[in-house]
Amino acid sequence: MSWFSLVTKGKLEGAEEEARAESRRANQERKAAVEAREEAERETVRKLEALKIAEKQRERAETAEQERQLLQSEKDEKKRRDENLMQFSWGPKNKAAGQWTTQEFEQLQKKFFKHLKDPGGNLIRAKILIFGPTGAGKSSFCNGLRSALKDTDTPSNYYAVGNIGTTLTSRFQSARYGDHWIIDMPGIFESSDFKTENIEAIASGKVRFDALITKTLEVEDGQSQQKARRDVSCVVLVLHHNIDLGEELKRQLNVIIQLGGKGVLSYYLVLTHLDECDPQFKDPDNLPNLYSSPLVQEAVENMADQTGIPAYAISYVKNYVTETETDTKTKLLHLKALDRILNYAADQVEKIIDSKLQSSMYDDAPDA
Ligand SMILES: Nc1nc2c(ncn2[C@@H]2O[C@H](COP(=O)(O)OP(=O)(O)OP(=O)(O)O)[C@@H](O)[C@H]2O)c(=O)[nH]1
Ligand SMILES: [Mg+2]
Repeated sequence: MSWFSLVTKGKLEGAEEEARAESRRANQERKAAVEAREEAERETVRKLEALKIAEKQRERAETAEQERQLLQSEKDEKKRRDENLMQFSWGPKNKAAGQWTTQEFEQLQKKFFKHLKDPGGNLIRAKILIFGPTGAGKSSFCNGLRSALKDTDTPSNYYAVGNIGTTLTSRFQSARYGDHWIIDMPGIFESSDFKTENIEAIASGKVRFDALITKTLEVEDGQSQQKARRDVSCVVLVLHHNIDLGEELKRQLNVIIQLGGKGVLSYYLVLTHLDECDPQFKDPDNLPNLYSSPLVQEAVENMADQTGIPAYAISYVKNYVTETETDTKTKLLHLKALDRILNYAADQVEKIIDSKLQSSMYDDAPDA
């Protein structure tokens, strides 16, 4: 091989070697570029995921904030509503009064059994008639009063109580406590069968409480009505605290309210099922919170609106339903209602005496 050939071969080999090296470099660069691109893509994916996570976190934080704001606004709304309801302010204003103690219970019990005299010096014998819709809790209320007045350890079951759709009490059931009578009545309901004049006759004392009456308060045949008219001193309307009064029930209750307006009788409203109005009162230990419960204020306001009876002539009770023992606070609750009812009854007796006096106002000095 000539020198020239040798040189050419060497050059060629060098060139090939260089070309290979170049190709290797190019390959490496391509690989690096691919890796770099892949890394960049991975980086992009990572960033996107990070963005997604951040977005989710932001959304979660936003939802949490919205929920917090919603809760807060609901809380504020409830607080405003409660404050508004509390302005109705049914109940005694003297917060110190009424510790719901055994002494208070004993005092009221004693007070009930004290003889009351009218201005003429005659003993007041109140007749307290318990009137209202079927199932309102009239008989249960009477049992509560009895348990309290007799201070029994177990709830009284003297007046038949039930939940059977039609009225369970089917005649007058009178019981005497001290000087006074408490008379449980059959329930009325949404029906035109209860005639206004029958309700009037019973409420104004024209029907004797030993008379037999039908379920629609007609006096049974052969039972005469009496003329005397001083028999009922207070009609206690008993209503379930959230009853929606229909036209007929309103008419029947209005018979009593109108007789009250004419001075024939006094009336008082007792709301029942306090334990369903505000569940805290399922526990009698909470009864001292009675006048600070917005739910109770709302119920009293609503029933005062529906019946037109002023809130000061309304009491609220929780009757014994499942309890096997009585307790001082529930007894006191019943006696507090009874104390006010008796005041209304005594006022009524005086009112009737005064109205008789009024008609003889000019007898001693005739006009001309
Ligand atoms: N949760 C609760 N239930 C009560 C209350 N008062 C009465 N009840 C229940 O209501 C139902 C009817 O009670 P009653 O006392 O029989 O009602 P009533 O007004 O005498 O009914 P009639 O004699 O049928 O006109 C019974 O199941 C009682 O246990 C109360 O304050 N709270
Ligand atoms: Mg009854």
